[in-house]
Amino acid sequence: LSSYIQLTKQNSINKPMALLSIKPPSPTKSPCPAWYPISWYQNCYKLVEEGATWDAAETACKKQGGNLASIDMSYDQAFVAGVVLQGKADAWIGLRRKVSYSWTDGWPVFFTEWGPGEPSNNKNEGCVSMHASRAFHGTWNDTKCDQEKPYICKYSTGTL
Ligand SMILES: [Ca+2]
Repeated sequence: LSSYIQLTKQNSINKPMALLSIKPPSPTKSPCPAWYPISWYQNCYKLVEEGATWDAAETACKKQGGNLASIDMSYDQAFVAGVVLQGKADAWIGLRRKVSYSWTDGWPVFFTEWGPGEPSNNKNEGCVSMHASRAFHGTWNDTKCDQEKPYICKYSTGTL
């Protein structure tokens, strides 16, 4: 106790009072884990620039507790497109056609943002990527699942 008093006395002599009363703000806590660093509403995202097939990409997202990103409304679309447009290449999202289109995280398909002439629905093109080129504004394309592309994972904090 005596050493504490000594310290505060010393501080108050050497420093103006105003400085002593200022506390640094506590760091803002991100709701997202380090492995899903980008925060947007209740969701955390990660753009992986290393190419993978659509299946391998979904598996990699799952391993970290997420899925390939689903896009449920225009706000999500604008946000995810902003992330993908920062990358260099088209990126996989979590939409795939089996009989009909479905999101890997189970969300119903309420919203779509297909590019011009898409989905072309070619028999061997069931996996959906987002265009990274600015000319296409992050619109979607159904393409071959075995192509290796960057991908965007999404992790929902709302389900915790
Ligand atoms: Ca297509």
